[in-house]
Amino acid sequence: MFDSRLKDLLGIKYPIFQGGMAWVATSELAAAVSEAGGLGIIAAGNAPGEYVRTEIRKLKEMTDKPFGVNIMLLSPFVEDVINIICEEGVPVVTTGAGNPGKFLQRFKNHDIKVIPVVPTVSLAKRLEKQGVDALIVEGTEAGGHIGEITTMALVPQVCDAVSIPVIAAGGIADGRGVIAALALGANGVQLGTRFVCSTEAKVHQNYKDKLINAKDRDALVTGRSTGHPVRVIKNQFTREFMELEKAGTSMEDLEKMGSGRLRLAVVEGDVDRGSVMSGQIAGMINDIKPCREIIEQLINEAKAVLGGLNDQEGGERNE
Ligand code: TUI
Repeated sequence: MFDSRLKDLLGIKYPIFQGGMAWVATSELAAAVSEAGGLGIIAAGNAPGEYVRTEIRKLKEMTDKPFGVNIMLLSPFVEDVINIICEEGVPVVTTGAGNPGKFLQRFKNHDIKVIPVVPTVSLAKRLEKQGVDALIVEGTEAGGHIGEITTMALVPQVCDAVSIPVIAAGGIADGRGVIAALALGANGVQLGTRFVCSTEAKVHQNYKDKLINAKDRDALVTGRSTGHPVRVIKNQFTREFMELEKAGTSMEDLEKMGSGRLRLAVVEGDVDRGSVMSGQIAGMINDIKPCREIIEQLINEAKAVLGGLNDQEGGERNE
């Protein structure tokens, strides 16, 4: 079903990445995904470098399989985090929320594979030229900080424009999404929201319940006026934030209002006043289960979908 490009590049069994979600993607979640054959990813988010060092060391106690660390490029600790990643023997780095170009040489010097998230064809082409190893091509269906183009439109355009492997992200949570991504030309997939609803995600139960109860239209976008659009489940916080946005509140005041809200929801479980980041796919997620089962189900469903498509093809030919 999958080609071997990402398997060969990274030494993983399945080209299934777990998104590097701030506060959510801890060493426990990443180790569980890596142990199940995917690529588990620790999120640095806005945390200081020493937090990231501790999480890397904790993960190494739990698994000897390949893993990654996600760097959120808007973090005030980005330099510190990069130094620690280079010191701690991390095999793979993914990046989000910016252009990692100026850091690439440092990762190369430490033999670290770099796989940035890109929201446009132009950034994909630029980063391929600069020598990144693969690209996570994320559509606007994703949760958290997002670009504008849908997965359906963006993935094939990037696949046509670059030769390095592509991992599709945004709006994928089951085997149908996996096959759709492969049909668009991707070599692998990244799932975020699906892994939030896993047994191993150290996320407050209220957050998981909010995602499980969400319907198709509940994930909306705040912060377009600040230049940092973020997809979240609608609640009291999004209502207040959007009213302030409409009233023309300054970007500075809006960012101040948004600060600390993700932690409030993920750690404290305040899903009314906190920021419940989620992809549009939340409406399709109805259970919490171990990462191993999530990955096994993805593979089994994908094989069944592919089998069904092949059967249809055979049927038409035989008519
Ligand atoms: O990074 C994410 N998702 C995130 S980061 C985050 S923390 C945060 N919270 C509030 C405001 C801002 C950040 C929560 N969710 N996904 C990957 C992603 N990267 N999506 C979009 C991008 C992106 C955007 C612009 C990548 C590169 C880029 O480049 C612009 C340029 O400089 O060319």
